[in-house]
Amino acid sequence: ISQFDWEDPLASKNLLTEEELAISETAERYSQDHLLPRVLQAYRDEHYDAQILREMGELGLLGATIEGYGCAGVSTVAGGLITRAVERVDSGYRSGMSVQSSLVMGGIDDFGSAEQKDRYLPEMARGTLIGAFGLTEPNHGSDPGSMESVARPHPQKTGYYLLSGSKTWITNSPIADVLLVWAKLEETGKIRGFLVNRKDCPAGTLETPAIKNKNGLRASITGMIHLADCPVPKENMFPDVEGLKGPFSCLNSARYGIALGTMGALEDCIARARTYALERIQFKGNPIAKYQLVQKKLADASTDAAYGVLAAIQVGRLKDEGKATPEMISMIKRQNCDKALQNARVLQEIFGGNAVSDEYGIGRHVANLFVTQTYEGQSDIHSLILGRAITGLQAFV
Ligand code: TGC
Ligand code: FAD
Repeated sequence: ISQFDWEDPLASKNLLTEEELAISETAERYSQDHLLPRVLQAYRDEHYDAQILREMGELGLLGATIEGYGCAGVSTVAGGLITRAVERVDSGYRSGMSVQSSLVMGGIDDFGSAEQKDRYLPEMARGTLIGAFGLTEPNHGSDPGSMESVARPHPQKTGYYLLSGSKTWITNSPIADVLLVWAKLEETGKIRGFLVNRKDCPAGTLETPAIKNKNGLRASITGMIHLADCPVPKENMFPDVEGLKGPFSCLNSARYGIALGTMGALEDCIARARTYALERIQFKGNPIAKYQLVQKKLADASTDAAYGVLAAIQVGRLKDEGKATPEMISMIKRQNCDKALQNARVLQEIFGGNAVSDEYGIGRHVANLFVTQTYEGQSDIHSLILGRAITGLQAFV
């Protein structure tokens, strides 16, 4: 009879290939040995060390699902196992990686010209060129289709556009070398993707101030993008894709990564709460882990984490077979972020007053998981995407 493994309750490892297990092991080892030791101070200081992307690049963890261009070309599930390993340490570290890998490299791989792929992907895979993804605006978050950012033909320079507008809450923007900005072409009113190179922007046309004093995701860097008639050559525009399916296709991959990533954060909360409950003695010499109410909290969280991992593996397999729908990804993104947040909040109770100390790590996960439930489509927005698919009626407007 097999033994129950509280760290993998439904034996999800049985569904993984040898290669996926090896990639997961590499990502877990790197995350535990090199990210965990620096996260507490980084979170306190609200500091993101860009060296992290170079370290990830050396290990082949960036853009890992992309074929060629120095990328590893692994399965969708393997890509998700990388995000799970990194987010076991901190959602902010996973965030910086997701933007680089899924949103910017993924966008270039899906929609870029041959020149754009050759120019950006190898350096981004090494982590020596940093990307940011600008979709959200101050007045348009859940509804990016109403964006105001605009690209108009340069009045003096043929073959150039002038980009204007503001993006906000943009991960990596203050340190990004290349910013994938979504803006409407003035001539057509259609959304297009532009690769804005910081070093090519004349003074005063691009600013990327950091947003400071966040109360979550403090180990990542977030900022704005202000464009004031910034000249961008036409070759920097994605040639063929127009409309929201451009940015949303990139989001499909990133949302998938969040679905498995948040399970890593929840699993870390479970491990921390279990250890604490076994060591903390209250009433007649008993560890609090002996009490039924504490055990129920651990059982609920373990069940949700195990189900969440299995569902993500299933959707990952379908994605590689070309059979995953955006609604499936909405379902696992919504469910896993919600369950990770709800359970992390409950597990926090196990630590009593010590939950308030950042040394115990649990409060950091709770604050981070609120953000994961909010970005890349807030959970209620994913409910409406699912509701539309179930009823045929759209409830956004
Ligand atoms: P809707 O009419 O539904 O769709 C417009 C067009 O887009 C296509 N489409 C998709 N294509 C591929 N994949 C998807 N998931 C797609 N979803 C939609 C759709 O087929 C249609 O194409 P076409 O050819 O007919 O034009 O558009 P809507 O305006 O009604 O959209 C509503 C809604 C709610 C679905 C959408 O606006 C939404 O998902 N809102 C959430 C916004 C969001 O997710 N923002 C993310 C910003 S990036 C970010 O948060 C990064 S955080 C990174 C980190 O730090 O980890
Ligand atoms: P709003 O759209 O104003 O929504 C507020 C509330 O209203 C939500 O609860 C929402 O569900 C609800 N709501 C809105 N419309 C409806 C409706 N029709 N029916 C019912 N409820 C509704 N964006 C990027 O482009 N790139 C990034 O790299 C990026 N990184 C981020 C990093 C961080 C740390 C954060 C916090 C955000 C980031 N975002 C990024 C932005 C993120 O995607 C948006 O915050 C998110 O899409 C929600 O938009 P909003 O904040 O404008 O909220």
